[in-house]
Amino acid sequence: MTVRIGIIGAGVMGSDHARILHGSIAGATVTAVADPAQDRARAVARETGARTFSSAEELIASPFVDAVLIASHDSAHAKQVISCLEHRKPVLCEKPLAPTVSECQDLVDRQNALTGGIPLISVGFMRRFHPAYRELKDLLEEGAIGRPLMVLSSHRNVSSYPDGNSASTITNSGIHEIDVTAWLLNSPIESVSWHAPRNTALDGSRQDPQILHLRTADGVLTSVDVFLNARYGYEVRCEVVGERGTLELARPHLTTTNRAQTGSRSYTADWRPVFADAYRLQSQAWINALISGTRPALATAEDALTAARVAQALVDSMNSAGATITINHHQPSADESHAGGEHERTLTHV
Ligand code: ISE
Repeated sequence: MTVRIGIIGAGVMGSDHARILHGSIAGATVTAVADPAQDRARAVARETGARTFSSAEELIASPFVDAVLIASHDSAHAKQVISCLEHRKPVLCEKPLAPTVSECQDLVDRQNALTGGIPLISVGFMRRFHPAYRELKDLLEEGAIGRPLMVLSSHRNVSSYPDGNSASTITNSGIHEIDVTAWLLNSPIESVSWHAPRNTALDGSRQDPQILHLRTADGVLTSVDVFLNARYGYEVRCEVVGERGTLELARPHLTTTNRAQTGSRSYTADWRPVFADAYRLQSQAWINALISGTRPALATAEDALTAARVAQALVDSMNSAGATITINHHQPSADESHAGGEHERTLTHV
């Protein structure tokens, strides 16, 4: 069986997903691509043999599409996922599932209201498939460094994407750290606080860098700097410090040069080469599950809702001078909850 995939969004990530699905994934074929910028859609179509659509809605409804991959702007995700649910088509949505808690909650509720079967929504938290993160998680679970105590992470981009602000640094980039930290430690994030040094002079659109503190239910404290205009290269660091040692992701680098009594290494310009294996393994896992009719091992809509709650708490902390915010992961669904009841604010300022 071959799964016919429609891709929404032919920008950086949409075209990368199309290339991976077309060239490296068994059991999948890219049959459709939609983007309001028709030249971008046509470029992907030329590479894959897909037909182009100017609207996401038409692509989702197309009889030539069995499953949908969404790589459009974050703000368009919720509406497009709803349409996939209405057409009962499995969907792999890039992170974040949606930028707000209420949209994520709505998607979880809508999916739950569809009776029976395997959940249709998967979410592209691809770091869960990155071989180095997986090895780190396995070693932690084997007890290689004893009980973990703290995690020190960094998330550095070369430059920030246009149209963003301080909150979207958290909902678009920091969200990876939120998801992968809870997944690695196997413990939900219970409280957070947000901190900022002075701003880089190279970006007037947002606070950059930002420092996020995440405390999991088991008491491990994670500190992560998210610096979108780091300029020198794309880099993700993660060191878990335990009672008997540390585990660290090997630094992604292309070449180490040793000459003239100096050593140096090169960096990639963005995340695609660093996480190429993760994207490929994630897509293959999705397609395998669709073919075998089993539950995909990808992040779920509920995982995305959990991450969105943590992201919202960080934005609240940012707007409250770094107050520690406690997250309530057991809140009622959207229709039962009352406005503003998403989490409690503690009095502690860090
Ligand atoms: C981008 O959307 C990604 O998902 C990358 O993995 C992340 O590092 C980057 O900061 C985001 O903008």
